Amino acid sequence: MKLIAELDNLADAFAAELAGVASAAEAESLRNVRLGRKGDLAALMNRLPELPAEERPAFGKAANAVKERLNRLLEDRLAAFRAEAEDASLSRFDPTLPGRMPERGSLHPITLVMEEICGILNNLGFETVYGPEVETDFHNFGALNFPDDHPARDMQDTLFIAEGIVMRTHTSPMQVRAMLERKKPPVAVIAPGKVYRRDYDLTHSPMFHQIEGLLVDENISLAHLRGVLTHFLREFFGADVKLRFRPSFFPFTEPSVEVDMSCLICRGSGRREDGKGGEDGCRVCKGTGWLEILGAGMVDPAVFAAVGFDPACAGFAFGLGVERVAMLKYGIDDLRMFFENDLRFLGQFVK
Ligand code: 2NM
Repeated sequence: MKLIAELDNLADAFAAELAGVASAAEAESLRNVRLGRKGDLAALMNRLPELPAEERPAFGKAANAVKERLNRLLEDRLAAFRAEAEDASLSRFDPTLPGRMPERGSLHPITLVMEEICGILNNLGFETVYGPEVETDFHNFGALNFPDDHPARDMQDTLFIAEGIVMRTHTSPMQVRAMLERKKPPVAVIAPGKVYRRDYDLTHSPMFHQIEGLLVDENISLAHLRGVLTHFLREFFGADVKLRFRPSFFPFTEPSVEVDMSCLICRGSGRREDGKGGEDGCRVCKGTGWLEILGAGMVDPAVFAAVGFDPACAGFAFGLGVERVAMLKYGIDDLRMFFENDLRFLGQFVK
């Protein structure tokens, strides 16, 4: 058969086959087989030398025209498949369906409580300071008047990183850093943050949060401490909260006090909510009417000596556990709730 007739046959066959393809993928494979580099049309063009020299230009031209026309047919068919797919997906899209709301994150209850407490103390003029969780023995113990044989310095109680380097066991090292930086009074700082202890059971976590406060100036007394803590606890827990100071001991304060506040549940009465007396009265304060809430005291002169402050200055300091305060405020009875990160728990504190 003449080459030009074979070209016509190929074009007719291609058009018929194209009409029969059922998908874009089938159309693409048809393009490869018929019009590709090693396809049927290329094979025809390779047979150009069979023709007399004077017929070759006309055949070449005709072959190129066929190739272009068939490619156009194929592109049209592919476009039709694309349009079909789009129609199908639009018919599956129901614009009347309600939207899916993006889930909203929230701050962790410990963060919320920490921010609220710092806000109250900032309003009184305390500046918030932040610092390292890996500390030197000097900042964590030495400067705070912990004797060399104090049990907190034991491997049993403290997480050691290296010789003389510990995970801070309280945020007091930041008070030490603040005094060293400022060089002399006045100092009014609060240090919130994570602290670490070798302790792990139902009521202890090896990481928890503290806020400690420090005020150093001239003629500061326990009365100033009581005034600041009374204002803070009434702002945070309610205006009718009462305070009680009990003598205590800390290495870095003398005198030291344990601060109790009137029970939030029985309001200091010690009686059960339902009025039924019961064996131990109110379940939260165990019938005492009081809740332990913080430790505090007048900064020991040995601490001032360690940071190079004039021994004539005076100051108070206090410290509280944020988890404990949050549990009392929100009536949470299991410490582990704060660390399990169950979204059903965390989502309840969205402001
Ligand atoms: C507490 C209780 C009592 C305290 C002392 C100091 C410093 F650095 F000024 F000496 N910072 N924090 C302190 C005092 C902390 O927490 C229960």
